[in-house]
Amino acid sequence: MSAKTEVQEPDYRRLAGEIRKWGRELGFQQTGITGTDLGPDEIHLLRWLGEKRHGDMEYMSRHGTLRSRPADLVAGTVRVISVRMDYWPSSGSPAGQILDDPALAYLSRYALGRDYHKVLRKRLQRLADRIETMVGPFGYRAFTDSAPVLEKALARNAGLGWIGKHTNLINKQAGSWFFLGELYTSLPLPIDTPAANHCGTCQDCIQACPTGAIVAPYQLDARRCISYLTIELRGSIPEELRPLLGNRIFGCDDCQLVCPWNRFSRPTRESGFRPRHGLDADSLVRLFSWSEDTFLEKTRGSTIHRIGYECWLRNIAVGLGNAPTSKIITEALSARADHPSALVREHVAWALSRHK
Ligand code: B12
Ligand code: SF4
Repeated sequence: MSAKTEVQEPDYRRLAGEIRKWGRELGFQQTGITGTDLGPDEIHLLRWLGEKRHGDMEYMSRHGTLRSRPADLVAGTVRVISVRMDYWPSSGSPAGQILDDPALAYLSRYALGRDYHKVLRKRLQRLADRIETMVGPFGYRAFTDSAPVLEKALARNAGLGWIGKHTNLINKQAGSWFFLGELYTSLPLPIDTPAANHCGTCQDCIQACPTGAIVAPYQLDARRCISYLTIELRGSIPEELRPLLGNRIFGCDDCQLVCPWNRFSRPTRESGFRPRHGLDADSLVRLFSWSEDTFLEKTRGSTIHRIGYECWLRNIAVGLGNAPTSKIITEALSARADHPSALVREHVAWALSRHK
């Protein structure tokens, strides 16, 4: 017998099976594994940036090809463990009902509960901890919408679904109401087969988009997307787009609401994603009356917090400008006509001009 101690390689096939099992136990509906090659997606990303379709999202252009080259972002990365977690709220008012009532405020269903960044990051950390108990210290980094990572392309390659014409990831068994997250890792795990595309000839999402933001199948001009206009944009919302926002004051779900694959989606099992403070069905006037302190208090721990009070008022002013004229609406707007923020004043003035 040799005096040398043999270092045993982990059984990576078995480990991959365990990772899937642990993923489910930690609340992920699916876990897949892929390599780091994102060749064709990089070409699409660079073209998209070249055409300035990212608008003011400077963080999208800042990192160049780091987003499409995982090993350049985290040295030593050879595999990406990709996970998805359903978010469609298990309680709350039906989305269609809110969208059809112009006096109510529609907030995208992903944003009604706890901030998903926190939820997914914690679970991914626990997944990494479990892997460590089996293989010892290993190289990894956890992400969920938190770094230059091409999450949908990685998830597609890991078999979690395909990128639909609206550019969200769709799963044949679960629709598209889920978040993505990933662990970049140095472990040479066996990889999964990428998911095939099942959009076929369907164009429902393209036709349903209120602002024509899906300029061609698989191509989104973020500058027209209501999600961008209400969440990412910090300045003035282009006037010609304002009437098209309707009562959508935070994000937009229309392209996914019409997607036939969402008939197969299931509500989330996460209690943290349940709607808080009645935000699933509140009125525009009431939300517009919130003070800054109320805004900060009611949105603490939620992703809505990130847009800040000024953009909150900006968005609701647009919603009020789109609502049918009533005394209560013109009074609510007039009460904010002298707001200290020029951005808010400008949107309030526009909204009031719609009620003359
Ligand atoms: C920037 C961003 C946005 C931007 C731009 C969206 C976009 N399509 O890029 C804005 C603010 C508009 C946005 C909105 C939303 N977002 Co967002 N967003 C991101 C972010 C940070 C980066 C996305 C990205 O890489 N864009 C780059 C462009 C080039 O990618 P792309 O448009 O998807 O294009 C790909 C393909 O379509 C294809 N392609 C492009 N052009 C062409 C041309 C041809 C001919 C072909 C064949 C293919 C092709 O290749 C590209 C690369 O893979 C990710 C998190 C992350 N780090 O990945 C979340 C993320 C994509 N967003 C998410 C969510 C939930 C949303 C919203 C649903 C929120 C809401 N309800 O308001 C909306 C959906 C709007 C929509 N229709 O996409 C989830 C999506 C989950 C899922 N199931 O897919 C993510 C993954 C966050 C997360 N961790 O869960 N988002
Ligand atoms: S989220 Fe709304 S605005 Fe953006 S592409 Fe989808 S339907 Fe259009």
